[in-house]
Amino acid sequence: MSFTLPELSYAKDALEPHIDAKTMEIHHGKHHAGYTSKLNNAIEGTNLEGKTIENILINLDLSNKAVRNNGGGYYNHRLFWEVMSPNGGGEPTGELADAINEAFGSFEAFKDTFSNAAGGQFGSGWAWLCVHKGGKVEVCSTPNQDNPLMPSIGCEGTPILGLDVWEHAYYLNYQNRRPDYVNAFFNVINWEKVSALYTQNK
Ligand code: MN3
Repeated sequence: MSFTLPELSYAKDALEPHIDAKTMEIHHGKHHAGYTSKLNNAIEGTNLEGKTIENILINLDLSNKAVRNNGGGYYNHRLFWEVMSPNGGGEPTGELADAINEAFGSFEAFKDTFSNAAGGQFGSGWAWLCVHKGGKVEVCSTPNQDNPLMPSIGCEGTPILGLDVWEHAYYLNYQNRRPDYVNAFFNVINWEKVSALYTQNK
């Protein structure tokens, strides 16, 4: 069985004005589709065929660049689409809010930490909010299509929120203004989904 490009649960223009339809169309239909087909090519006929993407990434041989880049790209974008919603924004509630307050002091302090991770990732990469077993949350960033599930990546736990800071994610609408894109992302975060991921993975 091979991996398939997941459908979006909202229209490509549904996240406007924060993320524009053209960016969504290219990002999902070209970039994510490309990672998906290249991942399938990379695992075809190997012992990785038939495994879940989580299993592949957790046990990844980092020197396997094709699986590292395309498996990461497949997983990271799948999460990215899921943690956004046209009805998003605001702040989390419940036990995720408690965990964020405990780790960062306040939601605003979390937002600053996450925005700094996203803004400070040199070149292409991702900013993450991760949960550790036991419920502690942490912010970190990774280069390229790496992610916290991969071994010894310097960023641990299970990602429950991810922000793509590759230029392909924002350049059409924001050009070089990555901080504006990061700020706009907070208007579309699907905190219900992030909270569900927190509960499932804590
Ligand atoms: Mn991308």
